[in-house]
Amino acid sequence: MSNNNSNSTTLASPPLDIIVSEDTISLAVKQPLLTHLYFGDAGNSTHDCLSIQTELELLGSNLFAQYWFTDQKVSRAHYKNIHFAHTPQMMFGFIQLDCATTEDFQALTHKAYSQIYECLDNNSCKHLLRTWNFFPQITKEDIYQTQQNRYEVFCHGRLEAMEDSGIKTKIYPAATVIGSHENNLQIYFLASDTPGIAVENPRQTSAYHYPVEDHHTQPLFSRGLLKTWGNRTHFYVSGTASIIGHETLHIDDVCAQLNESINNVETLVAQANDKHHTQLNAQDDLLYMKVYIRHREDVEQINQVLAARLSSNTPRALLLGDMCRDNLLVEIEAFYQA
Ligand code: 3EB
Repeated sequence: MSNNNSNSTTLASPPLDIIVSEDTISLAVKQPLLTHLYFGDAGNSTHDCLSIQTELELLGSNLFAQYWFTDQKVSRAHYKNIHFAHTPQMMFGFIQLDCATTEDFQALTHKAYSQIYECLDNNSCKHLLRTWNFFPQITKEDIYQTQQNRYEVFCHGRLEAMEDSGIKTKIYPAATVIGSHENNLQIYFLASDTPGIAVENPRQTSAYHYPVEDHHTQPLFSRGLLKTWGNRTHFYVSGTASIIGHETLHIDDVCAQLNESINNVETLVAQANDKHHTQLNAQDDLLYMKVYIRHREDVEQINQVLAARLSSNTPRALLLGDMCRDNLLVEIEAFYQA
């Protein structure tokens, strides 16, 4: 596949490249930046672009940053509470809503996702590929819906907003949902003009088919999503935990949970290769891994497992955050590029 844009009528997708930086020296990325995502310190980045700090504490390091860039002019705009950067073929957006403005978290989630779907509908990038979602007190019982926690209420608001939008797609984005210690609902997302390919994990029940007695609303996300950009394939792997079928495994054993989570990610990569003719290598093509950790004192054990399972030069970010089930101690997400 060639990546030339000399013929303006070709439908080839533009490149979308990511550089991961783990120190505070800001990178001299000269190409148009879609976004700068960072964890920990802002560093001394002077890039004029959509810049997003995730409200989770970075453990064992000062900075983990990603620069997402392309080769076409990037425009910036906002729609209601959403700030976004885009080209005709790609969009990165960010919304942050203050949880203190309402006690009705389902309504807040509905508002955020309604704005996201409206924003997509108003632009050429209508396909949601990847979302990241952070909010506080994720497993606390909701005030209005007794016997539902905030994660379940979140799932309900997300589903309702999608239904209200009239979007018919059954290709759900890859997603991460993590509990933060700040009082904001933060959501950022990647969208494109053409859809990605959803990949499910044969070891796990698809989340959108979870039995309803477990979660009052099925979580609408795909385990992984493949997308071609230029002459590269991206594979966005959702937040992945020690869940087999729909049940948590290895209660109270953070190392076993992490190993099982990595097994799940590797199975998903094998599934993509089997079903969609990709040739991803589960170690060598891993651009980075994020590891969300419930208890900071588990960091040392987690680092030992990562040392055994990942290539030594693979960037990794360890972030303090809560999982959507109380019995999960760790969750990972992965980004593959080949
Ligand atoms: C799980 O497998 C763990 O609701 O969008 C992971 C990734 C999880 C995304 C979501 C939830 C979501 O069910 C939780």
